[in-house]
Amino acid sequence: MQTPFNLGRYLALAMLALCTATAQAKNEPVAPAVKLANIRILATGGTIAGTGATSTTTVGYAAAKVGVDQLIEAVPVLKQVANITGEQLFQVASENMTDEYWLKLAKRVNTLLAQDDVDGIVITHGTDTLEETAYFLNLVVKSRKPVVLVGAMRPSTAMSADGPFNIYNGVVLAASPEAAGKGVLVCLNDQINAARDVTKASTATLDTFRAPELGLIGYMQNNKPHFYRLSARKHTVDAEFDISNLETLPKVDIVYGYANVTRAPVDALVAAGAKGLIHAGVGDGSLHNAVKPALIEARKQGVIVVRGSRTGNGIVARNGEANDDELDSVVSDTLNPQKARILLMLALIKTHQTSDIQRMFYTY
Ligand code: DAS
Repeated sequence: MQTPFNLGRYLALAMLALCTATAQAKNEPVAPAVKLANIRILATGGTIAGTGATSTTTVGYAAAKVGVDQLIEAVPVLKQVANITGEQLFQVASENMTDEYWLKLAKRVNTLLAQDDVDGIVITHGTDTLEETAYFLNLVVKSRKPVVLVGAMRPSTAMSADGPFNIYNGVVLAASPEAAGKGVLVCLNDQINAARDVTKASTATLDTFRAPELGLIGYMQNNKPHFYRLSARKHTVDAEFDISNLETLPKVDIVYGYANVTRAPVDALVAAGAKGLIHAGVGDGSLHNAVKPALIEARKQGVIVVRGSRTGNGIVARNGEANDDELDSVVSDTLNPQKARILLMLALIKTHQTSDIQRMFYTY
């Protein structure tokens, strides 16, 4: 029995043949595959790698337990947005960060970014000192390629853990051409902050990373970055600091100002070998009468003194609450004490001239 002739089927096949012949005749390119950026994830520990006893444990968990492969496996969609490779550089809760870890991380970042097959880096890091590591890298990374630090406020085992989505956003940001040349970036909670201006502002909330007065620089939304401003200070390839041959960093410490303070902390830190002191003063960097003589003596022993503020925002004005010219001290400008410490550490590698160091505080 013959198969009944099906005109519709015949016409469909004829149209298909015609379209194929036309495309081949026009030699139309096949839709090019989108070339994905090569992003290296450097894992260092922290809560993002933490584990808790239950899905509702968000304090009292163990940080720095989960390895980089497991962090990547928790975000399967990553392979759709970048070619991902992971590396466990070290595994610490970031309250235990050290100069040795910083130098190891910075050297690894610079080595990787010098490679043509690395387009950007995401660093997973504890939140406690994330702002410090970010600012240190902002001053010593020698590339315009994106470097993005991400962390989490809930451990990986928690319900609605924020780590996986922060890693996803961090990789999308690092893979975005518009992230290049903007300095080291911090990306949590759908927000993009500049390394220089961001600080951890809350002990436990998901929106803890803020730049209270200077503000964030953009948002992550709908799988891409949206930038609205930039930090005005120099960074990365425009910075003058080189750590490539360093194994240690100068010892710089911080003393806190408060009512009824004594000179004891200053004297103790100078005796312990501090080469620089950041004074986190009350208000506009004011010095208590009990502390000023200790700082004058420290300066006479060659210690560089920076007048900062415990307020966390605003400019510490030179020759404002103290005569810096007379004290031969430096003012921190708008850097918080923990970031002023980092800049002074790097400055002391190059110079002990207070005028040159003050220039650096007005530059970075
Ligand atoms: N455990 C602290 C740290 O590693 C907290 C955190 O990561 O959020 O910094």
